[in-house]
Amino acid sequence: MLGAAAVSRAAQGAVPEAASMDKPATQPPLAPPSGRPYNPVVTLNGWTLPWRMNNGVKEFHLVAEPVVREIAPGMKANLWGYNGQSPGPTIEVVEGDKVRLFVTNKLPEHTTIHWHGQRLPNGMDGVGGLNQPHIPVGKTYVYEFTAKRPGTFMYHPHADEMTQMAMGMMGFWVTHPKDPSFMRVDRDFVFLLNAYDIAPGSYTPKIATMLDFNLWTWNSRAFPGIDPLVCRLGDKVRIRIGNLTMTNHPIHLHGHEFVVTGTDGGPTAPGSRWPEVTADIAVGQMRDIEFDATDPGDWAFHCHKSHHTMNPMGHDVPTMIGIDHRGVAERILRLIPDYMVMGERGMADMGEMEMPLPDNTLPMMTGTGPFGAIEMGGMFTTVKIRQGLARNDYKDPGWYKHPEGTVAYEWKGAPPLAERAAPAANRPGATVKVRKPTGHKGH
Ligand SMILES: [Cu+2]
Repeated sequence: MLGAAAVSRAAQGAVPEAASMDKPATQPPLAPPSGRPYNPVVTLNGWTLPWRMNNGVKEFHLVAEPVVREIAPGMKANLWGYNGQSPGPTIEVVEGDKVRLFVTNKLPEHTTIHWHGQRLPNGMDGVGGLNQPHIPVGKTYVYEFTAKRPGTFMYHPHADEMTQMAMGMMGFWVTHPKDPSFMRVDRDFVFLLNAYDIAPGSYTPKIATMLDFNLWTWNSRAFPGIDPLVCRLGDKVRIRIGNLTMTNHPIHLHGHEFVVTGTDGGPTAPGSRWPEVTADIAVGQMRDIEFDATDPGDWAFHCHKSHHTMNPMGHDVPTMIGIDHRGVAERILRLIPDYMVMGERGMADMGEMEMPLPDNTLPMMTGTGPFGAIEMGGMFTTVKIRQGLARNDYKDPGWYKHPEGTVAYEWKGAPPLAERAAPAANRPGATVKVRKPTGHKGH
């Protein structure tokens, strides 16, 4: 349905048809129907925009417009995006391609598109007022340039940016190398980090929020709405991540170490790479990470800021650990029937409790795995590594079935002796030397 071949000959010379996507599920990679060959990427909970070839130029049509995005089952948001979705579709081209992008503005205000990371003529760079007039409501502008440099890029408005990015206007761009064997991988995933401030029970982001966002999303999806990244055992896997939020995100992969093989500046020199399990991605940065999927399982993959793996909550909840609510709760319940005691033993109860939520609101900690509540939200999903998948199979294989004897288990023998650290001074033979700091005060 989305094939570029669908563009009729009669449409040649006119603006190409704008394909649209209404499903939030990850779409299969779009094998290039025309042009030079490349290994397509998979956009997490997204899709790649089809194009048409017109006299050797790859033509795309982006439509900036209001969209409704399902953030996760049970919650939808009124966002702005491109071609039916936020983020917009991924643009995939090949190094050296001549590219023409038609951009139609169906927003209620003017916009532009900046092509983050590209080498292009200054007048195509998309900064409204600086490089071009803004695209007025209802008008279509054309951007033309050659995709000179292979790499990982993004696009977003450079017009009323705080509003337009807070509303979800952004998309991914991959320029594939002209030699498809260069840094070839078996699976190549892409997504953008984004964030919204949507009050529980409402649908539209607050656009004046500067830092205190409450929904932390990957491609405008929050756990458990983020699809797993499905990999075949033994695959070489690349994940490309761009950050268009207003804070950094240390992205952490379990069970495998990776190397950063590229940035929005291009591939990193092999001698500059070192192994990591967490890559901090600063505001406006992109990182390509690569690893070998050597170990089967459902491996957590998430932002390491613990409040970014949660959905909205009242931040002003006092710490209640160790406080006995009995009696107090009963008295409050007489006044507020839905009142619920929170956090007396920590917050883990939040993962399973059934507190009435306002409509269109995600639970703060949610998701259920094979062993119970996962107690996550926001920027969390799994990398699911399985033996024997087909090369092009990205379907969720379900939960991992752990081989017998490979899951943490309860100790049922005699209680083990608890070792306690003795104060150093009491340990036989220990001497403590106190070295006074010099030149520093106030520690
Ligand atoms: Cu984060």
